[in-house]
Amino acid sequence: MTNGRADIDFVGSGGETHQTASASMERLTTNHGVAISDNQNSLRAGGRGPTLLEDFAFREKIFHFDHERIPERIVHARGSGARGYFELTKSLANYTRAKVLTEVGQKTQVFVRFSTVAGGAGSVDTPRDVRGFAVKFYTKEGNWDLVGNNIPVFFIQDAIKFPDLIHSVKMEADRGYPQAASAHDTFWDFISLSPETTHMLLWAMSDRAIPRSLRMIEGFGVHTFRLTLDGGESHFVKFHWRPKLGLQSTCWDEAVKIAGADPDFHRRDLYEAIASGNFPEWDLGVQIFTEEQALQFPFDVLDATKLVPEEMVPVQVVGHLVLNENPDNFFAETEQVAFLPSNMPPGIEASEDPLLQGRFFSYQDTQLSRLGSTNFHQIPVNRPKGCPFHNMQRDGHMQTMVPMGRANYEPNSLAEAGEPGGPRETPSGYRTHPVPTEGVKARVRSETFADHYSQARLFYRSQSNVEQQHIASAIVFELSKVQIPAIRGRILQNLLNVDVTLVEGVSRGLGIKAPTEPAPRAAEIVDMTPSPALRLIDKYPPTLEGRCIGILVTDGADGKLLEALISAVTKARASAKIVSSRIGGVMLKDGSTLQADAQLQGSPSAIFDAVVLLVAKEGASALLADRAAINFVSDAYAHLKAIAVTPEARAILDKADVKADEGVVDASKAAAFVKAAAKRYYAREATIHAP
Ligand code: HDE
Repeated sequence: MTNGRADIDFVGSGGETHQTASASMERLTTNHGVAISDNQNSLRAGGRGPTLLEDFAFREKIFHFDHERIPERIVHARGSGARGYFELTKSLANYTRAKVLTEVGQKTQVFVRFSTVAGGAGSVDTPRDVRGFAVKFYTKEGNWDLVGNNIPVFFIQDAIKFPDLIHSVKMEADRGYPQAASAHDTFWDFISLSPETTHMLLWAMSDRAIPRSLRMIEGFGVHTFRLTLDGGESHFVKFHWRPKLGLQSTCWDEAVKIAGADPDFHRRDLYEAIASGNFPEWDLGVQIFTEEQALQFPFDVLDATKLVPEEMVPVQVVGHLVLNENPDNFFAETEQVAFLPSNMPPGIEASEDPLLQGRFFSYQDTQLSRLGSTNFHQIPVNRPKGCPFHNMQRDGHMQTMVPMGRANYEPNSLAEAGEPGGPRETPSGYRTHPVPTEGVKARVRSETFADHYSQARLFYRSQSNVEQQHIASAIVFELSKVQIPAIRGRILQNLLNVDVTLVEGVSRGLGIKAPTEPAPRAAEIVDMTPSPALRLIDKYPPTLEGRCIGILVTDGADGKLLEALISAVTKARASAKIVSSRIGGVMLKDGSTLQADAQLQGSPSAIFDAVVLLVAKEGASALLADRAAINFVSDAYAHLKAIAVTPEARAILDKADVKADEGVVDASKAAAFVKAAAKRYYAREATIHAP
């Protein structure tokens, strides 16, 4: 026998796994199926008398409500999820036996959860932070959880440092703030004392950490994994996700303003894109290399603070991921999904990366305090699909299956006695690649992990000037929030091992003297050839696809112009929102009424990718007197966005101190605006920030 009736879905009285909203009204019942006649009043001894303990309907309802919350994730608490599929386009049969990577055309269902790291579940979507990118593939051979980030390296080399790192970045222990922010003493203190963090720190200070949309981030498996074949052959592999919409980040001031205007900016953006049929997509890329090749690299591929430059090992695209369904229920799916990096089908394996090895323990362990039971794998979002599980694990809190028969141990001979004997080992099942290993038991770190600066330097020197400046100003911002001067000093000494101009820029921004002595180094720095693939701004494609335009309209606006703009924007596969001073909208030139999608006060330009001022004579003076309108324009300019205007809007541009440039265009030329809106205007930065 198998685990008996376990193959049957056991959730819900009717055997259904999903309790779906039904058009016909169902009876309201207790959890035990008794129909409720009155859901407005509790059972009382007289109209003005006390409530009776006997009221089972009341007690059950309040009892359940009192326990609705479960502990949030200790990291990555704030997340947004979606369902979709992964389709393989190129077989990796030469490297792995995992069917998810060998059967071209095969569509594998997935659940994906994006997240920030430091903030609590109710924190905002746009702080400066790493983004989690966790994918659960429900493969035919068992779940594969690729639990990655949008940055290809990690802060630390050994999992034993993770609690320290996370304690330092979360709100400070005594005062309970700041929430969802790395700009405080304890984080920078830890960083300053841990030079291995330098490489990832620079990524976290780059614009990668303030993305415009979850649909526009890359994802990385971070660790080196193995692809293995039956014959004992093994290759190393790194996984990459590349968004079809291209990468796009915000400006820091923009991210801060979005946080105020729409704390759910990323969650809403993902949900609305999927709901409107604009399904986000990513390519899956792999870098595959041999153990012998890896030994030639000037870094250790088992060290998660290092990446393998694409110029050294190219990324080959092997499939794509499409997110085409929003979850039906946030808690049931996005909150209860449990990712385990140790979930891998046969043919995909761990490397000996000590960070990855530590994660194998943590993720399973944490589900017990979060989901409360060793049976968390039975929750629908976590169950393998299309491949039932059978074993002798039994009982525990919230066991929802009914394993049948006497056999709950193995080996057994019950089958010989004519009774079901239960599942048996499969010789072709998961077999670990026989990696030779030997050594002395000791708390050590490999000498090959000693170089903390070469790749930090590689990253910094590979960036464009604009990006280097953004990194410097992010560090200035964060260190300005640090109150203990010695911490700033140690950071600058670490950074002196990366690049002297960076240290000069940051020191200037802080208004302090640049150090002359770098922090001690445990290994010589190896200068590597700059890798343009590590840039971000260069990867912004000139496209409006998936972006959103804010059109500020006034009474008297020209409806024909508006139509032309909306049609051009829609043709470019972007969307447009009408903003006006009143949600009731405006009266257009032809006398018709135009409903607004958003009110100006609550819709700063920060939440749009480019803006249009469709201003007519009738509405111009009211707008000119409205600070929200001036800020709308001046922020769009400062956030480097295209602005299209009618001639009547010129006075508003002047009041907002907007200087004419190629990003400020005529609203009557819809096609030219779409082209202009497909990029940001970095040259403006020189005019908006003090040097
Ligand atoms: Fe995680 N991490 N992590 N992490 N991590 C968790 O697991 C941990 C690391 C990542 O949407 C927790 O189920 C340790 C690297 C993502 O549900 C926890 C170490 C990378 C998510 C945990 C790391 C990640 C988590 C909290 C150092 C990128 C969110 C809740 C060895 C490759 C998954 C949970 C989701 C979540 C531990 C380092 C990514 C506590 C000990 C490196 C995307 O188990």
